[in-house]
Amino acid sequence: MYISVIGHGRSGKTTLFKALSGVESAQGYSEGDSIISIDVPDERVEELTKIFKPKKSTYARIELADTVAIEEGNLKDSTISAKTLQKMRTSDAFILTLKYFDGAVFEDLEKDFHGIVSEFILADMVQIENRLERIKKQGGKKENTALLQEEALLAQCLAHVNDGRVLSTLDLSDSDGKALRGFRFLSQKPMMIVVNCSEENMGQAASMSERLAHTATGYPVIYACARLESELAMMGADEQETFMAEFAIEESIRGRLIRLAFETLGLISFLTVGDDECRAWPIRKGMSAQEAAGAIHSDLAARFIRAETMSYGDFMKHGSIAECKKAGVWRLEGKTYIVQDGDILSVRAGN
Ligand SMILES: Nc1nc2c(ncn2[C@@H]2O[C@H](COP(=O)(O)OP(=O)(O)O)[C@@H](O)[C@H]2O)c(=O)[nH]1
Ligand SMILES: [Mg+2]
Repeated sequence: MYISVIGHGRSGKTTLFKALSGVESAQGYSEGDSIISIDVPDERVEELTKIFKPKKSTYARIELADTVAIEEGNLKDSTISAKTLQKMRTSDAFILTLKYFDGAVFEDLEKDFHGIVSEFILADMVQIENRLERIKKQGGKKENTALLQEEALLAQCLAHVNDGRVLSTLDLSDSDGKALRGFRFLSQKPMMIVVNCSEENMGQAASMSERLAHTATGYPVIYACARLESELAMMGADEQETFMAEFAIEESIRGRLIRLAFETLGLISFLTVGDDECRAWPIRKGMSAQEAAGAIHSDLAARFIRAETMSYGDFMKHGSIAECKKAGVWRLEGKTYIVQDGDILSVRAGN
């Protein structure tokens, strides 16, 4: 999972990146260019670690990128570096920071949001037009149904973006969705909006975010003071508690945003336990036990026989695998079992 923090210049992207990663900027990268892998906080891994005392504990991870600023015209005029554009195209999702400090009012948030979305739409438009142009030039089209289908699909996309609408709102069949995947359209990606407010604006931030959610339909909106949160991220646990109480921060943006990212991307985690390692594995909701085994190792999916399964809740309630077996909550599931969030799995595989 790869998420880019995007937004206008001086909207607080780097500050939010610090708050989420707990580092100033990733080593070897300049500001606005950092990519870092961060652990997804998971209480379940902590609790299981206390019980199993494994050699190591591993959390689910997400890759987070601090991207250079996007200003009006950048994407359309290709005045943004190929590297940045690539970073954006390969992202699974975006975090958009909107500036709600230095005198910004609601109309500014709205304008900035529309500005960024327009850039996405224009960038996608250019990409679609280029591809259509190339298809047009290609000979022997009449016999090539795949090409004709692609052309029709792209024409549909073009009409949609020409209407000023993002591609994520275009109703697509599964096969059409698959056909478009390779384009990595920016306006098709999930995006979470962070209203980045000053301390003074904290009081209005909730109602402001709600208003913005009406404008930005389809995009979840949360708010935070990135500057305070970035300070918070650099502190030790004791200090954090005092700081959070002082500024009435109930939960850090890091926890809130990562949870939101999981939801937005349709992810869940299953768990593995043992003396060697306790670990959380992120997978897409709806994956089968065999597919989940493939997240651990492709070999494990190929040789899959059964998955020993119990829920985290049951395990904590009964305290051990043996007790879970006695209570009848430990099960053997087959290939097609749909893995649930918090399932503790142990895959039995053949040779
Ligand atoms: N008051 C206030 N200032 C902030 C906040 N977040 C960022 N800033 C300030 O805004 C300026 C730009 O922040 P930066 O993170 O570098 O923005 P970027 O250009 O989007 O990466 C800096 O001076 C920050 O200190 C915030 O939550 N509140
Ligand atoms: Mg920056």
